[in-house]
Amino acid sequence: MRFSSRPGGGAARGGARGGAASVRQRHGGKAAASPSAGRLGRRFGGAAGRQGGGAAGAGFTSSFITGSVSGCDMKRRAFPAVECSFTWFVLPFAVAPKAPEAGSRSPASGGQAWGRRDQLRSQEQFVFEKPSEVERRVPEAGVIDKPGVYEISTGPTGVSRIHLVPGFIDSEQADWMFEQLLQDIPWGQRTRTRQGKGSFEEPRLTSWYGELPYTYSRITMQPNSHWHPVLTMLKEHIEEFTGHTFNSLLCNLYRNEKDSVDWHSDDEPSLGKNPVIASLSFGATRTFEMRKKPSAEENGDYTYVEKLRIPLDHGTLLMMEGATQEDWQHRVPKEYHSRDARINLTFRIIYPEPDRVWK
Ligand SMILES: O=C(O)CCC(=O)C(=O)O
Repeated sequence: MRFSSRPGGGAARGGARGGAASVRQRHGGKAAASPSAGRLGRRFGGAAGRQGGGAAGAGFTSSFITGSVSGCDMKRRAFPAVECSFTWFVLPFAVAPKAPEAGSRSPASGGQAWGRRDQLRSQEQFVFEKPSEVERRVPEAGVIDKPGVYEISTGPTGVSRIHLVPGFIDSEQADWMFEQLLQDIPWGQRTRTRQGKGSFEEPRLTSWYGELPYTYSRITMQPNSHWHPVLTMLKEHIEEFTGHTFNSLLCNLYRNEKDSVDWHSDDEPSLGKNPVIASLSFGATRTFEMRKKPSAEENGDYTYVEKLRIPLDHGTLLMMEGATQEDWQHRVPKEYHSRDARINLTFRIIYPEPDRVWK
């Protein structure tokens, strides 16, 4: 956005269109009516307004500051993508009108110096120029916390759909299930390796159930067909409710607020195309966040993508299906405030896949 001052009566550039309207403001004139002009008017208009009164005899001193700032604070909060540069003209020292004293060089007394300065100032004007770049807003994350089926996007890949079922397991049942699972599941902490970037321990504990191994992020979870009876019961209950069958389960234990899972999609080849993932949560409520994958033009920049926040509490079922894994990522971020343990069970179908070679 550019503010600049032009001499003479040159016309403001561009047509007046909403907030991005070109606004011309003359010293002593009224602030223009658009919201942008209103802001400009508040900053400059006070002086300008008083200056208007000055025609009736105010003493007036002006100071003229020209600056160029990259990234103006106020705008940046709302439009971080917009580089704001402006030329800043400040007229801060307006002196309240007072009765001319005898012999003083006031406009009324016709002093020549004053007359010239006044004429010059009256020719100055502020011009609000339309920004050359397109202003882009970082969209606020939408919140999904009511039961329902949500089509969160539609694209060439198809519909991405989520189904939220709070209270899928009633809270009393969920209490004892949580205790059993916490105690009986063989939880373990896996180490992730990243090529050329060393290794790190995953910030959560996991466990895998299924006839087939599961490989994600260079970690292979070995097959484990010893389903805990509570898990078998839950799997059958979910299958009945959703109409989908599952042959595998990834269990996550978030011990406290410091545990998390980073942005990812459940899109490993072994999950097949458009996998259905049924995710059941127990224990502390944590926020499940989703973000849309950016289009090719964004070059991997997620700044402006759509985001969703879904609080998952004790006994809640979340089902993701359609193109959700192809078009969206999800995560459970760390929390700033303390959180008790949370268990998340993600039921999936795993297909056998040819041996993979990780580069
Ligand atoms: O804990 C959750 O809700 C999400 C777990 C998850 O993203 C995963 O297992 O892939």
